[in-house]
Amino acid sequence: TAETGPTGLSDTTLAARAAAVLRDNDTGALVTASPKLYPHMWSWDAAFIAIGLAYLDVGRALTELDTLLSAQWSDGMLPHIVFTDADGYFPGPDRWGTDAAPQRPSRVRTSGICQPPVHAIALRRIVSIARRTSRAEAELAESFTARAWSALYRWHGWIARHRVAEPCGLVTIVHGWESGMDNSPRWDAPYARVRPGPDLPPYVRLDTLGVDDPGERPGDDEYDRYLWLIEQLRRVRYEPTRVLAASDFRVGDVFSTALFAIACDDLAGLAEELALPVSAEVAELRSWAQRSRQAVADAADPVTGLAFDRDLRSGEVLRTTTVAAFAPLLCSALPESLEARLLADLVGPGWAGHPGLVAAVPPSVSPDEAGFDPRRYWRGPQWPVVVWLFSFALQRNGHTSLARRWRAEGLRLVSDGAFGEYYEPFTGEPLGSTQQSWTAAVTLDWLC
Ligand code: 9WN
Repeated sequence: TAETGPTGLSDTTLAARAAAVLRDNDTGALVTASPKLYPHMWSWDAAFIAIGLAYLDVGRALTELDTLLSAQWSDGMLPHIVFTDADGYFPGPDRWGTDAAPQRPSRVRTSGICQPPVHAIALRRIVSIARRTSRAEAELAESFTARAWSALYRWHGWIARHRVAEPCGLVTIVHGWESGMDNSPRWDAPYARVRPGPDLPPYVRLDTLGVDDPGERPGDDEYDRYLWLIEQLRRVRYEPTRVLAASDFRVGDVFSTALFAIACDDLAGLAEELALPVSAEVAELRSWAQRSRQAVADAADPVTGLAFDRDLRSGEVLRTTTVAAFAPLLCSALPESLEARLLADLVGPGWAGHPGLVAAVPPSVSPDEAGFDPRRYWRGPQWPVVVWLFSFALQRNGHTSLARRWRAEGLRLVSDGAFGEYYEPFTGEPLGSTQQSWTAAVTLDWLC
């Protein structure tokens, strides 16, 4: 098209560059999360990457999901990292010590925790892209779905069995990395209770070498805690029945819970569309979706609609407001009037409507919050992938004009063609990694 973004790149050029990022990061069976900083497959990245790939080649998109599923643990967990042979990322498989876990997959090495369950959402999106593309690609996607469905169901079953907290119904995480929002201020209080022991084996960070400025990454104290939790989980060999008691970090995560709700509905919806003979499983998925949606509603403040995580060790409600507190909007958890109020807050001057923003999309933390840091990772920058999740959910939930606006503003965010991992909200500078695959993938979805 003739449209151009703020930096002058036409939509066609931007799409071509996004496609090139996915091709350049493609090892054949998987697209690494980024070329330098993250030379492996990450679980939730892979789901978004697969959506982007579907615009280039549906078969290749399905391979991406297949690669992730082939790393599924025998208990059903999808691991958060599937390692390639590349060096340069710490902690690698030796540090995770997953080779000693009996449930690990036999042919690939992985980490021992998980990430948000967005895969069924991605698969449903890919099926719909494939149907728009050609009959042959639709058939490919549908037959893949019929084949892969039970693996995804087992993954959801693992969460339902091992990670749904009683009685609040929130999805439990045992490491901040499981939330995908590693150093978000959401986790400051629970991390304050994680005290690395003297027997934490020494280590050398590599992540700070992969960015221009170490100030864009979590601090060393935070890393000590991340590594300490791995130590605790490694010692119980990642057995799902033991990790909850073993980890000093045990939190009910509203954002993951909202994503689980929509992913369960999507997985059930796929089975119904394809008339798969799984009616008992579909009923279970619908009940998990319903329970999760209710858990998000229960976690929401009755006046503002903001939903808060819960520290399951202390019982404390974590009343830190970040973009994750808007989780009810993802899964339509609230009554209409409260949803309208919450949405008004998110588009208002504290968030996407803040007058200083280059792109009018929500940052990870409001600039009005005391701890806001415009450059540090999950403590303030804008993340295209989070914007995508909200614009996608708004579109689905009938807020089409806002969804369209955020799509346009999301494109403004990425219009420099650098495909930053995250962006400085007031200058639009790409931060963290560049050529980040999931940023390229959501760009393609916005453009196509
Ligand atoms: C730890 C790969 C991943 C994303 C996460 C993001 C970051 C890893 C890291 O990168 O986390 O899992 O080393 O910082 O926080 O959401 O999946 O892109």
